[in-house]
Amino acid sequence: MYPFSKIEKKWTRKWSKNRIYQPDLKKAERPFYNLMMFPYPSAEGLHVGNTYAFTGSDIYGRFMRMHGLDVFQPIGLDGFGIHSENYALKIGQHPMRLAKVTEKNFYRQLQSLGNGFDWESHLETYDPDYYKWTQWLFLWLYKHGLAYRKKQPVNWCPSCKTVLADEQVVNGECERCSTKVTKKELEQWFFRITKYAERLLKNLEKIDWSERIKVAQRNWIGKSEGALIRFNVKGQNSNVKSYIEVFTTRPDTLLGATYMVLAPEHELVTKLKSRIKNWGAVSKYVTSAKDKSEDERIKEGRVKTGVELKGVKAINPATRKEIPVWVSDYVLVSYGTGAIMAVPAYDDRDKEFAKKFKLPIVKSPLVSKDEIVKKVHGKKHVQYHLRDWLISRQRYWGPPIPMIYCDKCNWQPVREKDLPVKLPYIKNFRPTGKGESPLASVKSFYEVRCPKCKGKARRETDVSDTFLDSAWYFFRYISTQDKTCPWQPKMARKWLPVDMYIGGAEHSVLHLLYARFLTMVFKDTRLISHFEEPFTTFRAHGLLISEGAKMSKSKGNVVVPDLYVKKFGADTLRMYLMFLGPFQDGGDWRDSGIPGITRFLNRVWALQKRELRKSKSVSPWLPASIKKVTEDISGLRYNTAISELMIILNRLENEAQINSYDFKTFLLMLAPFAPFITEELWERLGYKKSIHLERWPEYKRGTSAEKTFELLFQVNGKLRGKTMVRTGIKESEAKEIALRDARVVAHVSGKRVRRVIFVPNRLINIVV
Ligand code: ANZ
Ligand code: ZN
Repeated sequence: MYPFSKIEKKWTRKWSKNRIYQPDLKKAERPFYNLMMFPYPSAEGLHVGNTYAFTGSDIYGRFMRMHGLDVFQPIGLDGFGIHSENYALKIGQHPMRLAKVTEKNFYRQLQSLGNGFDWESHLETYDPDYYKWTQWLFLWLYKHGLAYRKKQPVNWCPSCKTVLADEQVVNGECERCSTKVTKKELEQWFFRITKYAERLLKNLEKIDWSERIKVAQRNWIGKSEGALIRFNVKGQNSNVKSYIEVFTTRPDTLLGATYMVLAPEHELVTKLKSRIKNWGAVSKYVTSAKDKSEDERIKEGRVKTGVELKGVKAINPATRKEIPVWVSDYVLVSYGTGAIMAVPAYDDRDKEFAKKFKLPIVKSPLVSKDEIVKKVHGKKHVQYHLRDWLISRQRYWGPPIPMIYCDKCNWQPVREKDLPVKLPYIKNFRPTGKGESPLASVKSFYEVRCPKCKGKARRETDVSDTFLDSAWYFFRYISTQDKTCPWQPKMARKWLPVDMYIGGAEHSVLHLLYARFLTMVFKDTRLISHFEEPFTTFRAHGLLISEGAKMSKSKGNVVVPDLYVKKFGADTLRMYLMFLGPFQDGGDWRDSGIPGITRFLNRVWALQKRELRKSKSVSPWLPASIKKVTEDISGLRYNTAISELMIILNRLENEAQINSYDFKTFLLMLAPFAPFITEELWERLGYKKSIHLERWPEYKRGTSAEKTFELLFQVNGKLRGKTMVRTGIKESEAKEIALRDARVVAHVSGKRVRRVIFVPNRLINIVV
């Protein structure tokens, strides 16, 4: 086996010493920002799934660098948040101390993989130098009316007595104890992302992103076009709201609306209390509905429940008929108006409900949408499913939200000069179970003076969502050393937006939507001026599975890259991962496949012993291969690019003497995949400059690449070899090429050539 371990150590050191992956951020003339999603540090260190993503992204970056661009490829850690905190809880260590350990381990691993990172620009979200600006941005949104407070039900596990993040709720159950998750009302901070719903949707048409991610975002934003229609409530007294307004996407079915349903939380339910004859039953139902999660309530096929508001009637504005009003939990208070007109003849959920409670089902003639809306004085309305972004977390391991509550002055922002609000080191960082952060029991933290009146006040003790940390990190990378601003506008103009972003499809709606939202806010508030979409191109990589199954800790089939780097080398690991399938489709890791790649690289290594024939241009068969590899890398089809490189290697091995230019071209094209071995061989060819700073081989578009054919070599009429050559090639040239082929030479050497038969653009037959 070739001495990969020695080579990899040598070049890791040299590259970092010569800073070959660190563009001069200020002076770079052809900036290319190649970004991969930064990882959250987990228990076991880097997972081979991360390795897969990073390698794919790194290959692209190297490819662009070889096209003469100043590639900036930074890395960092998304270290705040529930993942890290839960792990700290599990092993009984403090997250602050743990962060330092994982950081070191992660960076060591990342370096061992041969990724061309700019190590000077790294960042960690738990570093006060970083989260100072996360807090600053919170305040920036607050000052622009985009951060606000409201009461909202949050996920609550009655057994663990704690608030859960959405990610901790699995199929409606607590991820830790499998107890059914309920709801608890808490006051929380929100970002007004809904204000940007239409723009977030519209801009999708303009950006070059993986289609499946766009589809996911479109669905998540969930635009519905319909109408708001009012139904009068019969016989109401004047101090009671006199109508029920509904949002419907099917006004054309209005004639078939035979009853109405209010969400249990709808304000009208209590307002109508005096008129509801069965208030006892209604109020009991309302209470029971409150602690069910929304997912559970709208689950398809769930048995419908509900209670009629006896004594209350509404009037269908189209038929003028009196219809009953019910409460049921299948109507959500958070969507539309929190009330519906039920049309059991056309809507499945309504039909189920009507059948169960024996309500009339009327198949009415459908009417024109526009006409009916006009006739009943309704108005057209666009409704989005997107909700405002809940920022508060009642946890410890995050950036404290920089707000202070004063009885006299209400909520006050922390003054900029007092940032960062440092997360204090506290022994007991365990979630309290009281719906508040552990910081709420740390007096020295929360007892503060009001920034406005200087009176006694209380600091916000919730921390912000980790997704806020990761929604803007790519802005910080370009100015990590600057302590006076989140990023330098001059650098933003040069480097942003990100040119190529690669990451997992699981982030399609949260991270990728939040990053887009913040960027739009930055544009509107003039923190940036020339763009409003953060990632010009985004590609989702596929999922890596192992031996046919999804990798998971419980199955014990998680592949850890370290072992493989040690045993086979980083180049083999990288190439093996990329050979598994199209990068955007993922692949199935099997240990048994690795030796094939090792053999390939050993053969590459052996080429250095072969005699080289000096040449100033590539052989005629090569341009087509250059074209193929170039196009495949551009399209992230790394697997087929590697197949082509394997074909080239076969051809080189078959040459009696290798054209030196072919060999160099081959190394150049292999370099992004196997950066270590190619660098070593390049140096051994006598070059002083790194292969990774060399230019990518050219092929002439549309000429030589297309006009080639496969020339067959025969000896005494028997096929002994073949190669791609230029169309129109002459006999003498064809003969020369044939006589370079190792197998032809083997059959010809020592014998007298009696005749040469040449069929133009087809074959050459040497008769001996
Ligand atoms: C009458 C009707 C007839 C409806 C029909 C649908 C089909 P999307 O597409 O998701 O926007 N709806 C409105 N508000 C609701 C709420 N808060 N909770 C539960 N359901 C609600 O869905 C819009 C439709 O969902 C609306 O149009 C309404 O039912 C229901 F054949 O009105 B429809
Ligand atoms: Zn005050």
